[in-house]
Amino acid sequence: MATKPPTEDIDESELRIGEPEKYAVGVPAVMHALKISFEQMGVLRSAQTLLRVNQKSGFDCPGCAWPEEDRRHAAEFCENGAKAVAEEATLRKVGPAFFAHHSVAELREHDDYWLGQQGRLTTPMLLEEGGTHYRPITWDAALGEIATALRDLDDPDEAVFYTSGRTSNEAAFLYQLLVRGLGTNNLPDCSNMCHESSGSALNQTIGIGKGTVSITDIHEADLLIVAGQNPGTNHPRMLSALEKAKENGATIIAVNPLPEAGLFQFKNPQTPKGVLLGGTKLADDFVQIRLGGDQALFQAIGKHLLEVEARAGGVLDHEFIDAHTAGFAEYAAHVASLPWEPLEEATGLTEERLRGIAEIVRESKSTIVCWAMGLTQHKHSVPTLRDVVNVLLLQGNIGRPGAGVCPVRGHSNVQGDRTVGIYEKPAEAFLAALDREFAFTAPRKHGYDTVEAIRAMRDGKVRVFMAVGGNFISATPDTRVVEEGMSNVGLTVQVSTKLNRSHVVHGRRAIILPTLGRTDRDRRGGVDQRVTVEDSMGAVHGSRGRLAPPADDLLSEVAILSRLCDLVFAERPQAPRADWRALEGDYGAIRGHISRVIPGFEDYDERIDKGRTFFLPNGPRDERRFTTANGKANFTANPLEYPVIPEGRVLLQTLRSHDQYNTTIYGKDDRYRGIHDGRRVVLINTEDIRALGFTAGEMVDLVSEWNGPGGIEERRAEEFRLVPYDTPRRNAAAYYPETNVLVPLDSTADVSGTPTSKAVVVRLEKRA
Ligand SMILES: Nc1nc2c(c(=O)[nH]1)N[C@H]1C(S)=C(S)[C@@H](COP(=O)(O)OP(=O)(O)OC[C@H]3O[C@@H](n4cnc5c(=O)[nH]c(N)nc54)[C@H](O)[C@@H]3O)O[C@H]1N2
Ligand SMILES: Nc1nc2c(c(=O)[nH]1)N[C@H]1C(S)=C(S)[C@@H](COP(=O)(O)OP(=O)(O)OC[C@H]3O[C@@H](n4cnc5c(=O)[nH]c(N)nc54)[C@H](O)[C@@H]3O)O[C@H]1N2
Ligand SMILES: [Mo]
Repeated sequence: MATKPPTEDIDESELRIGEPEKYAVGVPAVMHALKISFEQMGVLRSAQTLLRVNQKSGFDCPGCAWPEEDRRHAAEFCENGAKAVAEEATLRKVGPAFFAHHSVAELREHDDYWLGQQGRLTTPMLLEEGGTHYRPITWDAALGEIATALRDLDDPDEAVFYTSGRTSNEAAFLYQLLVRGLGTNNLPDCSNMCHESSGSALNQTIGIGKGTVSITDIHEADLLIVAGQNPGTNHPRMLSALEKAKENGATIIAVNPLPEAGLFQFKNPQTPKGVLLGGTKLADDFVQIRLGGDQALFQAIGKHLLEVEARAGGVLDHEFIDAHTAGFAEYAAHVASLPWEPLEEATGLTEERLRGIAEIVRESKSTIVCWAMGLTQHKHSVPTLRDVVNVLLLQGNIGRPGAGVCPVRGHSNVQGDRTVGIYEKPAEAFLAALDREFAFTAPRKHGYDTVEAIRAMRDGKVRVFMAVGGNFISATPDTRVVEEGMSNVGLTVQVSTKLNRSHVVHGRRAIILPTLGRTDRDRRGGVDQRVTVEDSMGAVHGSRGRLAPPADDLLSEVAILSRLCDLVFAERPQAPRADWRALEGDYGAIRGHISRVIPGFEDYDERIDKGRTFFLPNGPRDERRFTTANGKANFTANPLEYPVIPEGRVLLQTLRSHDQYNTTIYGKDDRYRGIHDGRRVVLINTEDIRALGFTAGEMVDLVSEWNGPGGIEERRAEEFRLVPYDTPRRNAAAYYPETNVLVPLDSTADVSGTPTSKAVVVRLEKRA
């Protein structure tokens, strides 16, 4: 039997600090995963579920977007994948009785851990204007009310439609069609806060906003640079691929302010070596960089490579540079002109150390750079990633085996959602194809991204807010502003699997539509339907859940969206044309539409049949074809930037603990970092604790300081414990979402607009 949900919020007075661990996974990870699974699902359902994760006839793991290996183990799961599955397949339920018992005001007082632990949503619920409790509503009434609100808008731009990255290709495609059929491109998504900087940098430099490597390339790379990523927690299956690369002789360099356990040693629970013999050493070199110092690191590498080339030759791939690239001379002149002092200052590393790292790059026959949020959530993330591309281009490391760029995506289908049209700035070719397929004219004006949507809500310009998945209130920056903005909205609609803060911080009227997740059986039109997803490396495959859903009449996201299209477009002369109700019973027909709109999806349905996977076309990877404006891969000369930390302040990065999935808090530990039974901690260098006049273990408030148009703005997060940690001087770390209150709405990355979640200037204040 599953156990009951917790009755209390996290009690921070129980916090225990231990030693950080030196390796990742191993047997404790499997034990921990099983414990959480049994608590949520009981033993039988745990066994049924865990054996089907990422199997060819099973469901895609809702954990992360790391691809599956070709040869799969019987239990192809990792600890955190198992936790993601347990959270979704839980037997705990949140139904009408729960909402009758707890007022919204009461629910709002609970933390994200408590809310998420209550269980799966089972019934459509409505909160009336001024109401104290959600009450049940029928599916027809709920969908009818939403359709009326959408039809009644004076201007379609008064509605905002958020997506999180678990939504399937089929549902996402219908969703963007609903939105564009209404006449707006207001489609902000979690990607705006995540890998948007990667897309911005890669589109401009190599002509595609995605990575250019496959899992085989990872296995075959000579050198892997893993920068700004904590795979032991966030992409544990990547450790198996790194292990294989090591066995094939690869060198691994980890670039991170924190010595993350998963970067050093991997005890693979699927092999005797991992279980019995200490496991595999991963990183050969740990580069402990300052927050935001990566652009300087890659510029230093480029500078050194060009110097050696000038002196001795043999470094650059001239054939590749001449045939496929533009802008080399400007880049070379730019890095040559950079003095070493600012490069040292930005990285916290000496010239000698930087040249040593560059030498490893010089000697590599094929190099892949992998990265995640440590590189994308800074003000200068886009130029940083352009400088990553520069270094790879020098040695022709794009479009050949064992080489390329590898942005490691977060949500399991965030890349697929973008491919099928969840984007506030859609390309003309996509819209033109959509127009042809559905006999309408899609809007051309760009819509709001996440930060712009929050501004519009704050300014009272949004009348309807709808979210398919995610937790907008807890995931976005500047929590106070977002909460207030949301309360200005007329109708908020959340299509969700689990209870979260976005249900209890709401508009004047609010609707919750519960929905099926990946693990649930999805029977429509008399057949078990399958959905499809795209992983971080552009491979598309099917996913089919088999567990009994938490309620018999739950609608899938596809069913909800096809019914909404039907209701909204019924008597609308300019609307897209399709047999909406038929799509609900035949997801293959949606794939038919996608196959005619988006290049690379030809024969979509046939190709995913029988659990097969296919790769979407990727110009740079497949044939060194670069669809940039000039048809070349572009070197870029980027002025050096790095954070400047004012006197007496520290720079705070906001990151994930081991026991959370974004805003979903699975448990209270961050095992690898030695933090137990609490989350309100600041990891900070011992010297800084002393220099700032504090003692280890003391409680402080975090006050962020942002130089806004009207002077310094302050934002406060209360009661955090100072934990001495191995992090560079004046670089601190604390968990999100607790610290989102500190991230100023206007503090965003240039070009991509991503909130700077890894660089918040804060002052520590003694608790009065
Ligand atoms: N279990 C689990 N899995 C997940 C998620 C989860 O929450 N839980 N979230 C999913 C999602 S949506 C995403 S986007 C990914 C996130 O995956 P990650 O990017 O690994 O997640 P973060 O916890 O934000 O960790 C950022 C890492 O970058 C480092 N870092 C921070 N700033 C810098 C910097 O300036 N330079 C360098 N070189 N390093 C820096 C931090 O020390 C940390 O190791 O994981 C996905 N998978
Ligand atoms: N300070 C700070 N802020 C950050 C980040 C950071 O590093 N620091 N990271 C950013 C990143 S990388 C991301 S991706 C965002 C994440 O932002 P979101 O994607 O908005 O947040 P999640 O916590 O992943 O969303 C969890 C909720 O999704 C719902 N859900 C889960 N599965 C399904 C499903 O299959 N269907 C539907 N309809 N609903 C489902 C559940 O109700 C659950 O409560 O946060 C961003 N915010
Ligand atoms: Mo993400």
